[in-house]
Amino acid sequence: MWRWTPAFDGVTRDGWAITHSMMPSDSPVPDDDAEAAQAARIEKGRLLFARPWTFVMGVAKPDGLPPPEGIEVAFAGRSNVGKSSLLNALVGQKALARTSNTPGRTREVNFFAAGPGLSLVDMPGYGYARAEKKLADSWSRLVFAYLRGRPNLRRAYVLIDARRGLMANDREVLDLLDKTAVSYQLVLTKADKLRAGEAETVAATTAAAIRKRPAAHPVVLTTSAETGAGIDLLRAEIADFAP
Ligand SMILES: Nc1nc2c(ncn2[C@@H]2O[C@H](COP(=O)(O)OP(=O)(O)OP(=O)(O)O)[C@@H](O)[C@H]2O)c(=O)[nH]1
Ligand SMILES: [Mg+2]
Repeated sequence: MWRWTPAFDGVTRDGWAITHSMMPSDSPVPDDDAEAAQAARIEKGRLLFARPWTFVMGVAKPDGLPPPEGIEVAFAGRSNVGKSSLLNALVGQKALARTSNTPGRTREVNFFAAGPGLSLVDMPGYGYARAEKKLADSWSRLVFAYLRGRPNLRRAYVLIDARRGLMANDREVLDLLDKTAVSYQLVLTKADKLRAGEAETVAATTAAAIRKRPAAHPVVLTTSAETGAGIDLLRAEIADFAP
């Protein structure tokens, strides 16, 4: 039974094939079953993230990346969008990944795990205008090298500040992911900063803007690391990839 709408008709780089014929609209599921299946997914997500997640390693240069083992799920996005905070909210720890008010906090590609098989990857941000140019370039190179060439990257979550929506440098990253057939999903962050209902409007506008992008998941998630909104759903999505 398929409970989420797949990103596109096609095959991702790792051979993950999915077609729209698998979409729920083509295989109607009674409501009770659908609710039970969703509750089971959320519970699986909760259990996955109740494990003791720890920091494994940080990598500053593309040639320092570890061999691609197990499945990786990465968090990318503009500087200060809330990547590290979202990771902390997922694992239920305040300071596993370092966060800061000042953009440019995360300077390495950081790997986290709770046993073999699945790693969460927190990345430096892009688009930090005030960073020294050489530094900003080296972060961008690292992020792009990782996103472009990681055979075990199962899903990239591209985080978008709910107050700002998609910006030009986000589109560059989406272009790269589409071109290299990396399955990705957009996640709005800091939804608590908007009035009730506003984040849903931004999510709908953003979903419409990426509708034709081949590797994009059609659903845009809405989250707040501050209130925990949307975190259980994101945990469930990630648990779908867990070996
Ligand atoms: N209100 C609110 N603030 C948030 C949320 N998520 C993150 N923040 C704040 O946003 C700032 C940046 O958060 P980080 O998690 O460090 O952002 P990042 O994307 O990892 O930043 P870089 O590593 O510098 O690229 C911090 O001051 C966080 O407390 C959220 O959901 N709501
Ligand atoms: Mg960070």
